[in-house]
Amino acid sequence: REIAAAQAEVSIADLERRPLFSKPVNSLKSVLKTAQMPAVISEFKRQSPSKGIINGTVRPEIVTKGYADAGAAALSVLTDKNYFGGSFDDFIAARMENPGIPMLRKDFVVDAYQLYEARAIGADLVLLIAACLTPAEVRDLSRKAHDLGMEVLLEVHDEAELEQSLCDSIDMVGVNNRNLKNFVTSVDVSLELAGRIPDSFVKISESGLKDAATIWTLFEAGYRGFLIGETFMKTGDPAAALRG
Ligand code: IGP
Repeated sequence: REIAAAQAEVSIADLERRPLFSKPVNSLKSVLKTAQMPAVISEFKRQSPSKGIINGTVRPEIVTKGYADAGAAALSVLTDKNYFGGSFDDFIAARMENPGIPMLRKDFVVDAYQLYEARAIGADLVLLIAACLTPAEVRDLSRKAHDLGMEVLLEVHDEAELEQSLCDSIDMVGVNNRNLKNFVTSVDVSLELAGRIPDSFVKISESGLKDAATIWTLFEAGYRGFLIGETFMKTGDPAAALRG
């Protein structure tokens, strides 16, 4: 991980010169803070370790434009290639088509260099996964993301991760309903952790969400954002699936 920057072909100075690097950031936090209705964060996800290929035909610019037109509050685009078949090209194609909506760079961020990359491809927020990072790394990376103007979504799966990793420089807490060891999803994970997340953090429920009734139950429990990928992507027309 420390070698990410050293091995990189593009220098930080080069990333800082990319046109998107200095674009104004679209805040997701401010939208979710005052949301009177569940806000959907729609994900562009081609494949996953648990499901293999989810959708092999769709194009990111078309799907994400459809999501935005259908009322998505934000977009999430995978940039991880190894497990999710994502890329910077996917992210940038979605970004160009949707300049005004908050966009999450969905990847395994372990090094500050990746935050510069995120800003350079036009991300408004980044994901930090507590299970992949030490509490000190979460703190340092979240501060750095803020220095670069982006917001931070901290992903947790249990109380221990929440207690160890939550810090002031986090904007939003995402509870991942999917157990990363066995890929089983259960919304009980979100329901159990809801009361343990201080109200100063915007709450997002992630993964395995399939129906409106569940989303309303989670909204009642305090969640404002809902990160949904597979339910939309496995259909022939992901945006139509969001429209319902
Ligand atoms: C979306 P789903 O079950 O709706 O496709 O889940 C999102 O929560 C999931 O892709 C995700 C993820 C992650 C992917 C959550 N955390 C971390 C990669 C890395």
